[in-house]
Amino acid sequence: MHFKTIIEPFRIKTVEPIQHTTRAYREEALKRAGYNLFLLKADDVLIDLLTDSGTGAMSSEQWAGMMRGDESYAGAKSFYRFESAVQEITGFKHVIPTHQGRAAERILFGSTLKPGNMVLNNTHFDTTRANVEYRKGTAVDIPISEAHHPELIHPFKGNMDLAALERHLQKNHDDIPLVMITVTNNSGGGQPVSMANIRAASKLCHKYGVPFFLDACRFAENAWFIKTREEGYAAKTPLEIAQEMFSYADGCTMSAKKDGLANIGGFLALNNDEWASRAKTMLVITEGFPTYGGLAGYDLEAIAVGLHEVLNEDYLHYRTRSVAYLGDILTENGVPIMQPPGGHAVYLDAKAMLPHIPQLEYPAWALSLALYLEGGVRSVEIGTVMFGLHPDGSETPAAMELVRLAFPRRVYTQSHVDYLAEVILYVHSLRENIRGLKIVEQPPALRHFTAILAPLS
Ligand code: P71
Repeated sequence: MHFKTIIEPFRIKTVEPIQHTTRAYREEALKRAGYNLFLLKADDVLIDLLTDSGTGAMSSEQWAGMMRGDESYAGAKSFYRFESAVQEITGFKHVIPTHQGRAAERILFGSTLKPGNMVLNNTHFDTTRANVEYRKGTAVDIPISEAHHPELIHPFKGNMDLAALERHLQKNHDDIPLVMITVTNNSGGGQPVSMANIRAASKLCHKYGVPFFLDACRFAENAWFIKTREEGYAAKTPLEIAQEMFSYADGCTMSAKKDGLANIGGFLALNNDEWASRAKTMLVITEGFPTYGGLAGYDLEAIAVGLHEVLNEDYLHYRTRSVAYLGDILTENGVPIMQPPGGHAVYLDAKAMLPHIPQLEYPAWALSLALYLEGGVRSVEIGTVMFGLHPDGSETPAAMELVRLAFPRRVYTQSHVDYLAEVILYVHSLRENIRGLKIVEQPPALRHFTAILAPLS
């Protein structure tokens, strides 16, 4: 008998209470937080979908691995277990641990980018863009055109526009130190990139002598979408698919807080000896010795086990299905979302839901506040607050106004998702009453983390 219910492929050994609050309490909490969900106390949140980064639950094997952690300063056993786990999947020669993904980005761009250089990406995530711009480079996004239309269904909406890639390479290859593809494309809706697109992008880059990198945060989810959506991959294992993805790249940056199933950690992995040696020099100055790179031995163990578990088919099936389950309920009830639902998150389309709020009054931010106020749910805006402010201080509307509901890995059950669907449908029914905001105070970069806002009356 083939049963159709997809269950959480784990049982629960430790529980962490979450608490209900009243709407009046949350109204006050929002005021105290300057209308910025990043500034809330996590205790005041019922269901926390701010991010899937570092928020997952570790397995009993990972906890057991942590007890095995070798805390030797240099040459720890834990480093070698970590290194071989990364090498089995990626095949890269040099594996450089970092405390998280953005540290790998800083070290990569810090050792390869010159002022005035350009980096191409399907879509830079905010930290990646910030690291390029901080080195006085230009971060250019070249996703396929379908990526900008939330309602369009495309199996690999994370793909890079190969014609645009070739145009840029032809014109500027001397000023492009590397090209990156982000899998899955987080800012573009958690959408996957096809193997064909990765292969073709790699070939173009190499034709012009430009190194090709993956931002591999969600490589396992991407591998699963290739398995289930791309011809010729159904019979391959997620590991084999991941290995092929990495085989086209010269290196990758990775936040192990996502598909490393760990609460902290990351790495830079690459083949080029000279780049690796420059990166290790920077690593020693800012992160730590090359066999721990800002992590404890036990963190390296948790990542080594996590990288293995994340490629489990039951896990990946459950993972993508639980996100699609929410997406399906919302779609059936007329809530506009980025289609199809991504690997790690459902993205609400605030531009479509709140056409009465101009983009410079931050509709997606306003929607994320409403979800918290009404249901205690924390999400994150991926819109004009996150992407609208430029290094020269100017502000323009972002390409899309999305509210991301990111699912921590192995944390919430289907009944949590049912509750979530109810909250979203309720807020959708109140949408005409939602008002925009203005920014009262902001830092010059990555303003969404700390900006203070005020509702417009
Ligand atoms: C995510 C994050 C973490 C985050 C960032 C901003 C606001 C809230 C939470 C981090 C990524 C990512 C990609 C594709 C590099 C990083 C940096 N994402 N590339 O999605 O998604 O990794 O956080 O370990 O430094 O919530 P890091």
